[in-house]
Amino acid sequence: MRIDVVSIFPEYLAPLELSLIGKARQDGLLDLAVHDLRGFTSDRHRTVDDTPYGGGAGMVMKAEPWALALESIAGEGTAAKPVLIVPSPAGERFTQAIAHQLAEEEQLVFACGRYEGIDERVIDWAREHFRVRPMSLGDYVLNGGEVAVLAMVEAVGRLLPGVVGNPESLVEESHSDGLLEYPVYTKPSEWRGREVPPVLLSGNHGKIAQWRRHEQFRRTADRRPDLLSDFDASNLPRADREVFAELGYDVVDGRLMRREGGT
Ligand code: JDN
Repeated sequence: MRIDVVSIFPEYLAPLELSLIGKARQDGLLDLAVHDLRGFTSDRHRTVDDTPYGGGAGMVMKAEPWALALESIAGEGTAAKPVLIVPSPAGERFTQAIAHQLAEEEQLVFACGRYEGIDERVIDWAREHFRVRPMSLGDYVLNGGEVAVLAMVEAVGRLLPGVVGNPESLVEESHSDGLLEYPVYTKPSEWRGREVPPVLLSGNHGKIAQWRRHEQFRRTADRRPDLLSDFDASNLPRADREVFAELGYDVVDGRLMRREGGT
């Protein structure tokens, strides 16, 4: 996969040289380039921002440096119409499902805005060269797109073939099946008076798998009940239904339904 990132703070992307993603680049699995937006200015001060039409606080990123940067990248590539991801608090929510979609692409381009954002005409114009996707990590505000790009590149990069040593570890993790992950433990079996759940020491792999799945249900109901509305509860084993009943959920038409006034 080819990834291009455009930013006025290219050094902010330095962590992409480390760890799993850095290794993927060294191994030739990921071809990643970071571009300085100021390299696409032509005035003495390398200006990338200006005051907003209509007034208001802050500055807006000027259109022309963005167009020149994105044109140079669109022209380089081989992909028909690469995906352009624009981090923005006003974007679509980035999810594991989107990470999987993006991992199938030949080329991704990330445009890191700063200040109050990029002149909206760039976003419209860019649709001529890219499949544009404004994206938000979550409902909070960062100072610019760089940190969001670090997160998205890591989430996508680890899904590329060969990047994660043991692909099994991608299967049993939070969000891979719409549930949060079960808790994990390692040695010693007793630590500061706290025991590892005995079932994990039992050697009974069927019971362990069932206990872990039920812990996933409990955790998800406690921390992320919103995820349970998409959970496929048709054909749930009786033991699973009983755990959900304890958690205050009944199965209706293959869906989990929160019981009224229940506990
Ligand atoms: O995803 B963010 O919170 C985000 C914030 C800003 C941005 C891009 C993304 N550009 C300016 C602020």
